[in-house]
Amino acid sequence: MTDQLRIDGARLWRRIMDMAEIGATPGGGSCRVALTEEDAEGRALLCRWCEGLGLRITKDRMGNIFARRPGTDGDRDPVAFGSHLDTQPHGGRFDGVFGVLAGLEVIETLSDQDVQTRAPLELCVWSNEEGARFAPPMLASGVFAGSYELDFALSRTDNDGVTLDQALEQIGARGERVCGDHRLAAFIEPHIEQGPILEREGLKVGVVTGVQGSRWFRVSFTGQDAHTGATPMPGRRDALVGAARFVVAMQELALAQAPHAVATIGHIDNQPNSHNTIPGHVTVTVDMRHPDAEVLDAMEAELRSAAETLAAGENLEHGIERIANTPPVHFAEPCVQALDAAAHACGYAYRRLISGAGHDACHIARVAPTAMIFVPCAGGLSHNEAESAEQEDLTAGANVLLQAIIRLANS
Ligand code: HGY
Ligand code: MN
Ligand code: MN
Ligand code: MN
Repeated sequence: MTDQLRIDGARLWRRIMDMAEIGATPGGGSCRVALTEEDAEGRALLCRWCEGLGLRITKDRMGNIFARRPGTDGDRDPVAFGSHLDTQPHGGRFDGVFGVLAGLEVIETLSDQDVQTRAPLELCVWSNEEGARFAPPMLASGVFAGSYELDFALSRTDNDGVTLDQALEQIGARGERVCGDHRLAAFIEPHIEQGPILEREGLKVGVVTGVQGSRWFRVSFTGQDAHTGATPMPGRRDALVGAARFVVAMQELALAQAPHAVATIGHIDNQPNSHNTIPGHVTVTVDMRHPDAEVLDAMEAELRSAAETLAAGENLEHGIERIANTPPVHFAEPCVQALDAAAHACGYAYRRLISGAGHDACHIARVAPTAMIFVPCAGGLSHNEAESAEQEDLTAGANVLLQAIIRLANS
């Protein structure tokens, strides 16, 4: 009976460690920023593993990778699963990678046991999930799901002015398929929680019912470059002072919406960034999140009013550009219930929860019944080289994926 089927946790762990060798950082993490040579190497390693399992690989115009295992009923839409391989600059070894390699491990286990499924299976690797180089995040899964136009996505530039399309070209990642040219019967994304809940409750797995909403902004403050020695304090137009007050205001804005709101200034560009010139132009990025869209609306209004007031206080001009708006997502109950049933079949204690982090599943949920599986990570820490997870928990997450796929692909 396939209910007893389990994956090979040691093989999954070895592959995660092999992938972590690519872009390995001195602090024990991974740096495979989207569409760089390191990302290309990681994608190539995954494709070699897929080819070794006889999967048919295709890529679409955004470089999303699809590795398909045929089903006995080829007319059915594929049951899909996967995540991303690109990382933050100081990323960990598990964010994204676990979801991709758990999917590969499930396919290999089914092949080892010669278990066929009625629906085809499709392992998905979504490009440019992190948004660390090309914002907004989850861009390629967003194009697949129709959240973004292809031309908009291809024209995004990094800090050096390289477009995403040029980067795809540079690493040979551009595929032929039209983005979103095929339907998925379901999509499951296994991922580390990147938060503290599962570890705190001593649980191996979580069934994710949704994802909080997130909005990204680029806020600029413009004053006047001037001499730091000869310019009296009164009358300065110091853009960095305005930006600094704004950073604190963003923290206060999130604390005022406790306990769920978060707001972070992750990037600052200070020009001309010279010891003895008063900064005339500063740009910061804001990442704000909350499970409730109306609260996000209120937070955005507060952001706009704070930028205006604080800029005026320092006699600065200011600009605000919203660069991402991913609404809160509620996953499809039938998909969530398939994960409930899978966790029960594996005998794992688990809980349902929503995700604080954004995922490709946020967009795919627009075009297919979608849900996620979480496993704990140490201290809930992620987007940090010290990110770590236990083989036992990763194995449990992949077993839940295996049992869910068997249910979804044979229903
Ligand atoms: O931003 C996010 O939540 C995801 O890690 N890209
Ligand atoms: Mn991720
Ligand atoms: Mn991430
Ligand atoms: Mn993700």
